[in-house]
Amino acid sequence: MSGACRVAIARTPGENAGAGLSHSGLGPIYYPRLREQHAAYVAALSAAGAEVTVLDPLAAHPDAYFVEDVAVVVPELAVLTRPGAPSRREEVAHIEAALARHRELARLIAPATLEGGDVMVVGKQVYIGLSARTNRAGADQLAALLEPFAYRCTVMAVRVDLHLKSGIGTIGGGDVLVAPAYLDCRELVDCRPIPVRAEEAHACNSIRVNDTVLMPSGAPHLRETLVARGVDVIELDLSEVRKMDGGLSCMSLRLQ
Ligand code: CIR
Repeated sequence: MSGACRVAIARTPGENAGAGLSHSGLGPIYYPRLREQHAAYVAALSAAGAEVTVLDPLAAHPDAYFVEDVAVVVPELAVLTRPGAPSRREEVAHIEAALARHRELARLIAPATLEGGDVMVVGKQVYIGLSARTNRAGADQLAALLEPFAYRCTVMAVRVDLHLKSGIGTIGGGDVLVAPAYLDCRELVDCRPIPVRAEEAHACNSIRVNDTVLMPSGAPHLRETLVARGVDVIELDLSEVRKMDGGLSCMSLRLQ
């Protein structure tokens, strides 16, 4: 995908966001700051040219603002996932209506598990990470749904952190940010890797929105690299989001 993004779907974090799943060890979130950071994120999507739909919080689902995990969207269809985290499965039903306005829907079924954070789409090449959240059946079902539209699906192991895109991120034009753990990956074909330092690896989870790259703050070297390439960058403080194991891509579904 070029980074073209006409529409983005996000969801406001609920007051219960601190009850979401987390293994970060970074301590409790400060909810007012999370709201500010989320609002800045939505503003950045909008500034980059996306028409943003912001859905209401879901009181019963503290992780529901990580909307990326409940669907995989390509220009031809949207695939509703079956999250590997049982506590997140009911979130899927709550994204259907928003997606149905833009795409035909397909869905993964048991025994598949898959979360959108484990799927990276680079043009017609799709990388699917096997993780604690995404299993082989999930990868196979997704591939079977995408391959009729000429997508090539490559399944690979998630090596660090929660999801594939915690350590690899596409920023458009075939450029892919790669954390040290993935630099020797044979599966990464048909893309141009940009190595990211270990201390800035969290910034692999950056996104391209039209002509702008949205990236988390705290990665000055990567920022310099991108600026030197002539990329417009918006940096976002995501301290509270990271406490919940989340990143920048997780908080929106972006549609061409
Ligand atoms: C979870 O553990 O499911 C959430 N607390 C964080 C999900 C982050 N999503 C993502 O990286 N795509």
